[in-house]
Amino acid sequence: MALERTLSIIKPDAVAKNVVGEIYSRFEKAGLKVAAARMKHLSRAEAEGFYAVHRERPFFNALVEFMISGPVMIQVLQGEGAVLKNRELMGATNPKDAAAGTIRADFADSIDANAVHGSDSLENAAIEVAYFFPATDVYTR
Ligand code: RTP
Ligand code: MG
Repeated sequence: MALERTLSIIKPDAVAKNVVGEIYSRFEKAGLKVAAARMKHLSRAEAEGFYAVHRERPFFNALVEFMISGPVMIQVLQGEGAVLKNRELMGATNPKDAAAGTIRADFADSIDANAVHGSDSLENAAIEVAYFFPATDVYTR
């Protein structure tokens, strides 16, 4: 498997629950390394731009409102097969469908307040990493 980078966001609900460390621990135990990180309260324009692919979806406004409701923790995760590995750690979008032991099963409250974001493909990962981090702020570990 190839060494990959993926973008992860710990969403406002999980930051408010004070489980950033617990979620980082799951990344680390799965062999993912934090290659960049920053806490940020997204502006509406930043959240809309990040989720632009969903602009026409009925849940877009709710998604943006939620993502700007408090600070988020944004990180680049690096490791073998990082994109899929992170998605597996996250669990299904709706926590009701998320497998036991996944981040969303353990920390998410609803399909909106679902604790984490993770890039869904290697191609999108590169776009999303560049959206938040200049190349000089991402470290090879
Ligand atoms: P994410 O992008 O945040 O990692 O989540 P995801 O890939 O699992 O889900 P995606 O389809 O990309 O949707 C982005 C976020 O929009 C909210 N959503 N609501 N009400 C709905 O039917 C619905 N569908 C999606 C979720 O908060 C999801 O994480
Ligand atoms: Mg998605």
